[in-house]
Amino acid sequence: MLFRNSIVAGDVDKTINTTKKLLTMGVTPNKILDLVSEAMDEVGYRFESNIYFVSDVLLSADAVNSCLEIVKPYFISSEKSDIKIVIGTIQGDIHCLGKNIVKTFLMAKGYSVLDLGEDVPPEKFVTEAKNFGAEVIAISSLMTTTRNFIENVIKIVRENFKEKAPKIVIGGASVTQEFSDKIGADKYCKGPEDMHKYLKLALR
Ligand code: B12
Repeated sequence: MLFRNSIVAGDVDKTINTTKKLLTMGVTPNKILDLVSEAMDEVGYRFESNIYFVSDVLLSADAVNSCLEIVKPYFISSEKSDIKIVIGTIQGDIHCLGKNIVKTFLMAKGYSVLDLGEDVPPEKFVTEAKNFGAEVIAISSLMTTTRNFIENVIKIVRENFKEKAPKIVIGGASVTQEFSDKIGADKYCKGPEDMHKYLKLALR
C-alpha cells in the first residue's frame, strides 16, 4: 500500500525507498511490476476524472521510472534467448511507462532489447530492426489518434523484407485484437507475459 501510494503521489524518494524495502522483503520483481501497473491504473483514473493534472501524472511517471531502474538488476533470468527485439512507442505518442515495463520484463527474460524511445517514426522502426538484426518489432501505442501509424510500419516491413521479416507485436491501451487484425500485425499482446509466451511459441 505504501509503495502504491508513493507512486500515486509521485513521490520519487518514497518510491525508491519502498521499492528497496519490497525487494529486501523478498517480493519478486515481477510482482513489483504488477504493483506499478495497479498504481498507474489509479493515476489513470484520477487523470481521467480531472482529479489529477498533467503535472501530477508526470510526477507519478518519474516515480515509476525510478522504480524500474532499481528493479532492473534484480531480475535474475534463468532463461536465455538469442532473440533480438526493437521496441518503441509509435510516432506522435510520448507515453513511455508501459513500454518501459515491457522492456524491463523482456530483458529480464534474457532477450536483447533495443529501446528506440517514444515518438518513433515508422521508417525508424524498420531501419533499426534491420541494423540490429531484430526478429521482432514491438510497438507501444496509448493514443487512438496516433495508432494508425503502426500500419505504416507493417507496410514498410512488407516492402523491405522478402523473407525472414520481423514479427510485429503491438500493445498498449489504444490497441485491441480487432485493431491488430485490421492492420495485419502478427500479434496483439495485452502485456509483457503474454508477449513472452507468444515469442516462445512463434520463434522456437
Ligand atoms: C501517464 C499518462 C500520461 C503521461 C505520460 C508520462 C510518460 N512518461 O509516459 C503524460 C502526462 C505526459 C501524458 C500526456 C498525454 N496524454 Co496521457 N495518459 C497517461 C495515463 C494516465 C496513464 C498511461 C500509463 O502510463 N499507464 C500505465 C502503464 C503501465 O500502462 P500501459 O501504458 O497501458 O501499459 C501496459 C499495457 O498496455 C501493455 N503495453 C503497453 N505498451 C505495450 C507494448 C507492447 C509491445 C506490449 C506487448 C504490451 C504493451 O503492457 C503494459 C504493462 O502492463 C493514460 C490513461 C490510461 N488509463 O491509460 C493517459 C492517456 C493515454 N493519455 C491521453 C492523452 C489524450 C494525453 C495527452 C494528449 C493529454 C494532453 N491533453 O496533454 C498527452 C499526449 C502527449 C503525446 N503526444 O503523447 C489519453 C489518450 C486518449 C486516446 N484515446 O487517444 C489517455 C487514455 C487519457 C484519457 N482518457 O484521456 N499522459
